[in-house]
Amino acid sequence: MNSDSRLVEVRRNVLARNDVAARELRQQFRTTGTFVVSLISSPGSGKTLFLEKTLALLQGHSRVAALVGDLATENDCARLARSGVPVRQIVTGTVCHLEAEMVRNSLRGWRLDELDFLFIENVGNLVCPASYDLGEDLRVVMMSVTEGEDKPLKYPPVFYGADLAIITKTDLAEAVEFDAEVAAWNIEAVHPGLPLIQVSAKKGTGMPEWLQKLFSLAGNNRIPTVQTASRRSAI
Ligand SMILES: Nc1nc2c(ncn2[C@@H]2O[C@H](COP(=O)(O)OP(=O)(O)OP(=O)(O)O)[C@@H](O)[C@H]2O)c(=O)[nH]1
Ligand SMILES: [Mg+2]
Repeated sequence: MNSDSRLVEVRRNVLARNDVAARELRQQFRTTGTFVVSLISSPGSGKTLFLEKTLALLQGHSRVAALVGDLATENDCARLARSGVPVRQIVTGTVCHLEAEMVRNSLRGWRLDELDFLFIENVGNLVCPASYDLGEDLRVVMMSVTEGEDKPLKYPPVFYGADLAIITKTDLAEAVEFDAEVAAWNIEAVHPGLPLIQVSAKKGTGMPEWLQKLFSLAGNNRIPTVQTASRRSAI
């Protein structure tokens, strides 16, 4: 076996092992009734701010926890922990994605049967996380308006493998001349029918729609009341 085919073989084994661990996790989440959401995007697209706002909105209404992956630092964990919900950082070192085994190890000591939602922020990367199942129920791919409309065309696997797309930082759309219609076409071209929500976590716009989607997918109709900058509404 030459070194190229050995590399392919090793990668295949790693993915197969991950699939087994992810299947076990999914079964565990189903048993405990925990709805698991993973977030994937390029570095800096707004995953943590979006999650900070989501956790704050769900706090006191649903039992929530979060895991967050980064190559280095516990910065995001500190930001998310301000919401008051249990949060753990996964520091991956040189690994550019989360794996099911890392998720499993990070859940030790938590009572999953006491959690309605578990959020997992993946390492900022639009390539590698696409290949690793984490046992999640909902995989969200995010792209910010500052990245341009063509991300789905350049990184199709992650859009193809997602259950929901979210365009972030819409408050900056005008400044960067972002064309939301073109972005929507590009997403549709890669993954026909993929639901799409546009949000500004900074301003709170689109958050009611996001929670509505989350609760309808989780099969829970008790949606929290959401207060945004411009209105107060029971969604
Ligand atoms: N204007 C604006 N800025 C935002 C919004 N969301 C996030 N940001 C800013 O974008 C920067 C990156 O946001 P993060 O939430 O840290 O992004 P991230 O995807 O978690 O980044 P990594 O974890 O490093 O991949 C921060 O300065 C945020 O304040 C938004 O809706 N509008
Ligand atoms: Mg982050």
